[in-house]
Amino acid sequence: MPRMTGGEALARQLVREGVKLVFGLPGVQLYGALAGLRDERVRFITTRHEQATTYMADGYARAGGSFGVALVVPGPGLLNAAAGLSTAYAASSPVLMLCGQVPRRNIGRDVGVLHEVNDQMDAIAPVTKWRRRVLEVADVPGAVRAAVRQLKTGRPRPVHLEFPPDVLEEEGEATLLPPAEVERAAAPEPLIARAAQMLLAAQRPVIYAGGGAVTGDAHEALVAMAEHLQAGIATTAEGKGVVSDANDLSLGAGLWPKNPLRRWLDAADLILVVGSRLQLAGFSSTQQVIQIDVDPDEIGRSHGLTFGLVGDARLTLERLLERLRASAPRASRKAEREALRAEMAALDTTEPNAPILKSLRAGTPEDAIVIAGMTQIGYYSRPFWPVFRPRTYLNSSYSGNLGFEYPTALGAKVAQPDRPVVAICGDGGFMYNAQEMSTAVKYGINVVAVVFNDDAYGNVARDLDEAWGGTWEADFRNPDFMKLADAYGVAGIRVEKPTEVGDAVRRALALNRPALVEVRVGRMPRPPFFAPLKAPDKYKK
Ligand SMILES: Cc1ncc(C[n+]2csc(CCOP(=O)(O)OP(=O)(O)O)c2C)c(N)n1
Ligand SMILES: [Mg+2]
Repeated sequence: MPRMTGGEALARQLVREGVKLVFGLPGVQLYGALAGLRDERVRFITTRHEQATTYMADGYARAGGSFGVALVVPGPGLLNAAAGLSTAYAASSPVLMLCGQVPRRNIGRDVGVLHEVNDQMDAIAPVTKWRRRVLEVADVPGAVRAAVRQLKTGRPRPVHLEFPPDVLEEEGEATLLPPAEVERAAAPEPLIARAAQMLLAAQRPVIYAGGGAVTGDAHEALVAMAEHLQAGIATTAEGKGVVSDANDLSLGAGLWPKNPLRRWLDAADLILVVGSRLQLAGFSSTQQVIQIDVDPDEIGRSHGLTFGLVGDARLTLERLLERLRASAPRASRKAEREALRAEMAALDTTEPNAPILKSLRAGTPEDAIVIAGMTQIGYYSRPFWPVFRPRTYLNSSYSGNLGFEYPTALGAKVAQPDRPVVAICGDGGFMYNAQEMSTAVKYGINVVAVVFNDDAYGNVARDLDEAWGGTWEADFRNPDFMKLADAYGVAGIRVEKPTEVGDAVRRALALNRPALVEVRVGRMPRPPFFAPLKAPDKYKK
């Protein structure tokens, strides 16, 4: 057996698994790994905070369609990286967390050696689907392969590998392995046959697609299915892009009770759900659902009347479609869908934030990747931002992290360097990771950050004011964003009129360098599609 250090075994097996790039923040426990990665010529992007390693790996994975890799020191490094794991976990994004440990002899002793957080794996257990500690050089290739297999099978979610420094530094015998091979499988054929019968019998079927339809690369199969059934496709925010919003089959992502889409969904006698937790679906309990999901735990969890198909979304849809094609295509319902689409398009022109969003969309190319941060225009984009391709609209899913948007955008741009990438940020959220402007400049990652500056955690300020008897400690003092951009070597553009944001973004993209577009805004109204705030009556004004 060949001899190598654990760090070399790690780097070499990663290369075999197709890894070309690691986002990391170095430290003493990682020297063996760093030397291995360097010698294997793996590209390394050093961030300014561990948060950004996992956010970037997530953006890289979701925009690029492969998995992302992050490398951090143990203890505080891992805890710093955990916010990004939480987003990747929520968004079903495959991120490989590589982490140091304390020296082997000290593990579990809680003796207080550098970076020790005893039982650190327990701390990230809720935001990873699989974890393993590697204690022998010989076990490194197998552990890497097992981790990659986890990333590529079942529901894509973060996995964690950790290595004590002695394992990464010492030489031992290790055999590199062929890369993990995984076969994805469709749901069982008899169930597909039954589902096909149900779909054929339905009079008004509708498709409802979540993030799993995007991450499962099921877009083509889904659109073909919609075409054949003449069923429109409604999506969650995470599912946006699975069908182009220019296609009349798209019914958008406007799921709130008063939106005309709700009427359409209510009238459906069968809903084909693909890759969704159904947390926001609001289907009536008497509506029949066929649910395709790779995660068996999701089947029927949020809706009772469910016929489950556990399997890969794309393969299952393809098998289902084969059966449906045996019957004649349905009469076109295009005119009906167009009428609904026109009704919904008329809605957003009446909202105060609509002109800002329209301007931003106009200045952002159709194929651009947009990261919707936890800020007013980010929320507003969920139903009202048209998306034309899969993997071009990313959010933080149910994790809802403030601060993910800028580093996630950087990771997306690394995965898709030829695409324009725009991050929609609040001033609160942007300042979580403003230091990553340094990373953007160093590596030439030309993301445009649009920062809506209201000098506040505006969402909180407004909610407290409107429902809780007055705002309290939700404002803050911003830096001068133009000076900040300049200090980092980022191009700064300030926009005084929010409806001119689109022009500024167009100019910023043309610069081909990292840019910050600051948009001065005041308090913005609560998005009309948010559930009403509930607060005790005594706080009513
Ligand atoms: C990690 C994290 N911490 C706190 C929150 C709670 N939170 C939700 S929105 C918000 C305010 C966001 O402020 P900003 O980014 O400036 O956007 P704005 O609401 O002003 O448009 C806060 C604090 C959160 N979503 N995530
Ligand atoms: Mg703000």
